Order: sequence, then C-alpha cells, then structure tokens
Amino acid sequence: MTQDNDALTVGQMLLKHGISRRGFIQYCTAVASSLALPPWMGPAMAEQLRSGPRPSVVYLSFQECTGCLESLTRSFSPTIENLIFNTISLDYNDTLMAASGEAAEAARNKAMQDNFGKYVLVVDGSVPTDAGGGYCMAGGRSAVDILREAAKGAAAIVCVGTCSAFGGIPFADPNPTGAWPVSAIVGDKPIINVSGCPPIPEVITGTLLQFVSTGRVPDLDEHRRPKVFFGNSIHDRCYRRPFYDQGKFAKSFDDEGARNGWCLYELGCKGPTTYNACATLKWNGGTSFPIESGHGCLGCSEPGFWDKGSFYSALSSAAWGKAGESTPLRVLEVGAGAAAVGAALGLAAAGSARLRQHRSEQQTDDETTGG
Ligand code: FSX
Repeated sequence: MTQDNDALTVGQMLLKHGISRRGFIQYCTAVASSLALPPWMGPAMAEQLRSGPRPSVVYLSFQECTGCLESLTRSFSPTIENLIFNTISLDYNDTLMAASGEAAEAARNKAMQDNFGKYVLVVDGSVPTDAGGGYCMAGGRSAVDILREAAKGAAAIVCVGTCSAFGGIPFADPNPTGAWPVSAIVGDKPIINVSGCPPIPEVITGTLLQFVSTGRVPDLDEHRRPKVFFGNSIHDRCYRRPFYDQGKFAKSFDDEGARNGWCLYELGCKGPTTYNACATLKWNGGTSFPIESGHGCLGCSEPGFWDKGSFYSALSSAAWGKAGESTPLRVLEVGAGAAAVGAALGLAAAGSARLRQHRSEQQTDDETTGG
C-alpha cells in the first residue's frame, strides 16, 4: 500500500520480495489445480499477473466481527498470504492500512478513480439500512452509501464471509439494524460469495487470485459461491461418513461412540446441508476442522444458519430435503428487486416489512414440510 510500490508490476514486486519467477509459476499452478482449472492455466495465470500492474482491490468492512480478515491474515502459510498481498494492490482496507481519517478516504477515492471499471471490490460484513443507515457510518456516510459508490466502478464484488454474502449474524432474527447482504443493495454487478463465518483463508485467496488473473467469474452455485470450493457438502467429504453409512452415531459428546470417532449427525452436525471445503482443505494449515475436533458442523457457510434451530438438534429429514432450495435464496431475489427500484434509504423503509415477509414464508415452509 505504499506509493513506491504502486508503479511496480507483479513480477517486479515478487522479485523485490525474493520470490522467483519459477516459484510464482509453481504457486499459480497449485492454485489452478485447487480450482480444478486445466494444467496450462497455472503458467498462463502467472505470466499474465507478472507482466502487468497489480490489480487494484478496494476492501470495505461493514457490520462484522473482523473474523473474516483475521482468517485471511492468519492464513496458514505466510508465503501464500504474502503472495496474494504482493499480487494485488490492496488500495483500501481500514483495518490493515496505515492511513486513517481523511487520508484513508482519499486513498480509496484515488484508487476508485484511477481504476474505474477495473478494480475488485471486496466486502465483508452486512449492510444495515434502518435508522437512515446510521448503524454503520464512516466519515459521516452510511454503509449503504459507501457500498453503492464503490460498486459503481468495480469489475466484480467478492463478498467475504456469510455476513456480506447472506446477512449472517447481523441479519439473524430480530435483525435489529435492518441488515442485508450486499446482493440486496447492488443488483448490477457480478457478485462472488465466499461464505463462512469466517471463510477458509485459502478459499478467499484462491478466489481472488483466480479472478484477478483470468478476469472471469468462476462457476458459481445457486448462492453465487465458487463451485470449486462449495460444490460438495461437508457430509460428502467427511472422514466420519463411513460410520454414518454403518449407522454408528455418537449419542453424547463423551460416550463410547464419540471416543470411537463415530458420526456426529445425532448430536446436531449440519454437515449434510452445508457446502464448503472444510473437510478437504481443513483449517490451520490442514491441521483439523470442527468435526475432526469432535464437534458437529454449525453450517456457518449457509444462508440463515443462525436461525435454523439448535446447533445441537439432529437435522430433520425435511430440513435435509430442503437443503438445495433454502429460503434465503428468496431473500436474494427480493434484494435484487429492491436494488433495482430502491433508493438507499427507501430500501431501509421497506426492509423491515420484507424481513417480516421472509420470516413468515420461512415459518410457512417449515410448517408445511414438518421441518
Ligand atoms: Fe461475519 Fe466477517 Fe462471521 Fe465475523 O468480516 S461472517 S461475523 S467471522 O467477521 O463478516
């Protein structure tokens, strides 16, 4: 984020940090492989990135706990973390940047003007719309206002975390701030959702690197998540799955089944309805993931995860059956309509009514299906 570095190409920046051309190609090849891209894409990505200026990234944070950024900066491999930060030009992030106040605002404005139409907008946190947007303000402006302005010149928006992707915990009942996901506010830009509370750091960096090196939005699922990371349920890839198939379930966290590593389904594990890469990429350098540590999956990468009932109640078969058509998809549809017709604070006025409608539809669905 220093001025000296602004003029450097990615190749020059990497050399400055002692990363060889060969090392960078190897890294890009590994990323391409993890993204299931053809083998030739790795070197192609590396060459494209090395020869050009670093793509500008503007990173906004709204209603969130900073867990997403903590996840990203605690990436298991400092090399990978450094690579992504050397590969992009992170022109604005109010937590990481040295500048503050007007200097920070000026840096954001400059990046947006200089790279209009080309920068990647990363957003974490949900967007509050009640109280005239007053629940989340920076520099005297509401989150809605800042988001809309930044979205105008963005090539694409990457929503990091369940809060920006689906509303997350701030959106949970009773949603006291009128929080919405980014897709409810911005309806005319490509949006890539990297959900999880927080997301897996390598999923964030892999998604960003793929987009900035190819300029293409990856294949997305119905919740706009990259299929390469969110294409399988936790249950599909869980090492405890054979116990499920044999009908061997832990009944409490300290019974013989738990000690034997049996399936945690009856203890409330949400793995069957949760799509993410935790069971394959794992966390902390591939050390473990919640199920491997003896606790069920909370389903944090799914829309509405906080309001779906107890984390410790077994999934009903009806809930499992509904997994592919989960209710929050409707929120996004409503949101897209709202983005088309609503001025920033007009949306705020309508937000609570829509939320009540959404909750009532969810309740009706649950009563109908017995979920
Ligand atoms: Fe939300 Fe992220 Fe959970 Fe926290 O930025 S997805 S509350 S880990 O911090 O937005």
